[in-house]
Amino acid sequence: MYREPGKSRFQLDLRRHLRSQNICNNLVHLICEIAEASKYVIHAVRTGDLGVAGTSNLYGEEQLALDVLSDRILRKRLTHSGVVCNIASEEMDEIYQAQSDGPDLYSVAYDPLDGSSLVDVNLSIGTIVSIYKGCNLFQEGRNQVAALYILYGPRVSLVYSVGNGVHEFTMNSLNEYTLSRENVTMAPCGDIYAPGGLRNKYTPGTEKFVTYLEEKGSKLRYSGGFVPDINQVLMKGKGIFFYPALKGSPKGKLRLLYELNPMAFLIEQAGGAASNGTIPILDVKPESLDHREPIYIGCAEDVQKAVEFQAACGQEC
Ligand code: AFP
Repeated sequence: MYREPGKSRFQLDLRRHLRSQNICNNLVHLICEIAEASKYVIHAVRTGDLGVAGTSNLYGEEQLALDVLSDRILRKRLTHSGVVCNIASEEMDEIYQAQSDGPDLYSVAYDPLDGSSLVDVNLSIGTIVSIYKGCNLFQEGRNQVAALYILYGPRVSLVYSVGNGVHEFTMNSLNEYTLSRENVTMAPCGDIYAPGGLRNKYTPGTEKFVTYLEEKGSKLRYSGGFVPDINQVLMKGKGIFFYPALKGSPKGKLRLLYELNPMAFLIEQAGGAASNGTIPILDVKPESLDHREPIYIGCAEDVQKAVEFQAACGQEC
């Protein structure tokens, strides 16, 4: 691992850390470009218009001005990076081709500002990014070469993996990301749970899983923001987030390409697990840009328990 003479490990900046990961220079450049774009997103969140954009996205969800602005910031940066083939954004209706050929190109799927409806009440939100080699974005999540998120909270943190562990960087007073945690790992089981969706729409299997968690003393910790809720489970290393299948919504709410695959990649890299209640999220074949899946993600034993309750209640209740 790279260590600059006279500098402690934890003053390492993002580019140096990426260069120590033995990955292609174009991927180093791409992740650094995304980190740079996040600084403009942060500025927009802190000072921008909290109103609606007057448009809606692929899911019919009303877009906020910040959703559209954040998407534009990221797409422009990726397009000018010179290393991106195709781009898919939760805020765009179709894939955007940045360039069609060239050596060592990557494709990127992102949610530019997940949880944007929480900005007006000053809760934490984030950007989620999934990266594949080449031009095909409809690959199983297990084929990702990198995944990262940026969490805009009391501190701004960037968490990434290129398949060699999970590493957290925190923005300092000079607007630089410096290493704050390296090789983040999760315990086998946890004591917090973040339950998404309406409880009265839970299926019996999910209902029994929640009862199991409460009986073992797990505490409810849910903010309504996927990025902070996942970050809490990951950084405390002991918990589970789920947004399950609901009565009337068998695929739940969260999107496979932009939200579930990148987070599942990170959590598995930290020794956790992510399932749709039947198979690992990373093994689900994406069928469309708006592909949704139920998700149970966090400590491996907690996720396995959730899968067992789904399997048991599929037949009996
Ligand atoms: P917004 O991006 O519309 O705020 O939705 C946030 C989100 O996609 C994800 O961040 C949360 O985990 C989930 O929705 C919360 O959904 P519920 O409000 O249905 O619990």
